[in-house]
Amino acid sequence: YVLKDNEFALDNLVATVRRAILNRKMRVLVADDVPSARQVLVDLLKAQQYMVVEATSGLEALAALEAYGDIELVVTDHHMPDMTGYELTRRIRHRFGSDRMRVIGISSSNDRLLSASFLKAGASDFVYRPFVAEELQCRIANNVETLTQMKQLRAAAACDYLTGLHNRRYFYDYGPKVVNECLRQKSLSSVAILDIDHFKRLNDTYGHEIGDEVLKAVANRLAVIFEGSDNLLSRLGGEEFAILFPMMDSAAATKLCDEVRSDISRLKVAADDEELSVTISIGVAEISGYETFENYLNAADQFLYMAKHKGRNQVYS
Ligand code: GH3
Ligand code: MG
Ligand code: MG
Ligand code: MG
Repeated sequence: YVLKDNEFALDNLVATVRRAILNRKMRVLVADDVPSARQVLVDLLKAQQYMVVEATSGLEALAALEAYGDIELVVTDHHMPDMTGYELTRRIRHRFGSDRMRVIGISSSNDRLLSASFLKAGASDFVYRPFVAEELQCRIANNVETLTQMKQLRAAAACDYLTGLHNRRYFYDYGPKVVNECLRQKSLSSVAILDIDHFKRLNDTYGHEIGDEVLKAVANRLAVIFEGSDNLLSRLGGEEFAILFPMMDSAAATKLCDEVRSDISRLKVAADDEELSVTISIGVAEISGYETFENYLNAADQFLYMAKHKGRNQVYS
């Protein structure tokens, strides 16, 4: 989620995510071996606008979870021919945490301890049959709301408040995964660290508020440049940004970074009755797979230091 207007970056991001979630119908899996009992659940869910996938056994349910990949809620019966409902729940929990997948158990058993067995196995909720439709609907709605809140928290935790870009945490979480996938495909990647030149001077001359405006303007411009690409852009902190270039060697990344450097040097930021401009220095390191992700960032940082040392407004690799 790249934001154009960063004035309320975090609020905007949360609103964007909320809209995306509300507009998308959630996919729900119903597992029950008795067709008529299953149909009652399917009808109830479809009436609530959910997309429904049906399974007639535990193994079918597990296969459906793999096949669809976007199921977020499972409503499962207990007595099924190949697997009990709480065994299915346990297996689901092995693969998916309760922050990504909700499981609601349901059974007509007279065993009053069954609900506890389900909850111990990791179920989010349980209802006995015969159930009141209104109650099951409320329990489903509550579980869906929890999922929505989890998504909003994840989005906010990955977002830099000032600029709306991905933050350092996201870059360090997600970057190594991307790099490892590239290395698995026998492809090099590169990482760059960008730093605004003489930013302290700008702060000292114009004040922190103008400094923030310049920071946001640079971030916005970078977001526009990299929008729709596979490159992972983030604000590491202060006036420093990092970009991961998957499947791109140092030569190609350096060339691209020099275009970015040139682009930013032409950026004009309106401040009071002046037009400010800034330059950036960039260090680029190639990721060949022998070092840790952090070590490659340190290498990029050392190259950045060289770019500064050689006079700023340049790329060093
Ligand atoms: P160099 O060209 O060597 O990078 O010099 P510099 O002045 O940019 O480097 P230095 O790291 O000494 O200063 C960075 C300054 O960035 C210091 C700090 O006051 C300012 N800064 C860090 N985060 C923010 C922020 O969020 N907003 C504003 N306005 N300033 C910030
Ligand atoms: Mg059954
Ligand atoms: Mg700095
Ligand atoms: Mg700086």
